[in-house]
Amino acid sequence: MTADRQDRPEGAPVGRRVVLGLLGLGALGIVGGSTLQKGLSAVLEPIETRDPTGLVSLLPAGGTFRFYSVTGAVAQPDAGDYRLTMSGLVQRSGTYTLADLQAMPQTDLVRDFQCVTGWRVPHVPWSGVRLGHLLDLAGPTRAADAVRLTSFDGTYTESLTLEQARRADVLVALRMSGGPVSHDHGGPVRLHVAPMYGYKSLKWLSGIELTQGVRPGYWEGSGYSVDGWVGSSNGRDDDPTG
Ligand SMILES: Nc1nc2c(c(=O)[nH]1)N[C@H]1C(S)=C(S)[C@@H](COP(=O)(O)O)O[C@H]1N2
Ligand SMILES: [Mo]
Repeated sequence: MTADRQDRPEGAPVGRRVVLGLLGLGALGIVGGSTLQKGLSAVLEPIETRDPTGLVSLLPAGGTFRFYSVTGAVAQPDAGDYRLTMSGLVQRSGTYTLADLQAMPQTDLVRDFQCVTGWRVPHVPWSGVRLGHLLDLAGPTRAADAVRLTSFDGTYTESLTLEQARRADVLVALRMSGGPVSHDHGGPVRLHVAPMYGYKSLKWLSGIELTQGVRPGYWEGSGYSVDGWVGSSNGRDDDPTG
């Protein structure tokens, strides 16, 4: 089983919506024996899944990523057009290009990636700039105690406490699985919050804003835990550090 789909063409659009009715899939999943589920996996294989509800993830698909987006087509900026903005309660707001980020110290990590809906990809290599490094450059003011992340998909948001954001295993990721972060995976720059569930790892990162007080992110408005530590929700994670 391959760990990823980095063999897909660079910059391929995030896939079509899953064409099978979600309700139908749910019903099949419930009645399905392993043969039926295998068949369904095969049917689903060529379809890049977008699964905002997480229902499709109930199907078995061990060890592979699913591509998630809560929006329709997401812009694909040319590498030269990418910008990351630091703003809010900081002494030095600023804007970074991809080249700026690439010129900063890079941190490598290998971690399991786990979606709260149950799928998990073991031993994924990540590389990028520690979020803490960018925070040091910006200099949070005394009032700042949280970070709000925004995406250039225009919709998804996430947040971390400043303490969480400064962890050594929280990256502004530029590389993943041995190559640049692909468009589908949130490239050219995404967040990777290694110790937390996948929903904290915001894709298509465009803004880092220092705030006073954590502002719950996109899914957290629907009940996901703001502190998305792996193992805190479903109890099946025995090896969060991979
Ligand atoms: N902008 C954005 N970031 C996002 C999401 C999303 O829908 N939009 N989904 C989150 C969820 S729930 C997971 S599990 C991971 C999935 O990452 P992947 O699409 O690279 O597999 O991205 C997270 N970051
Ligand atoms: Mo997820």
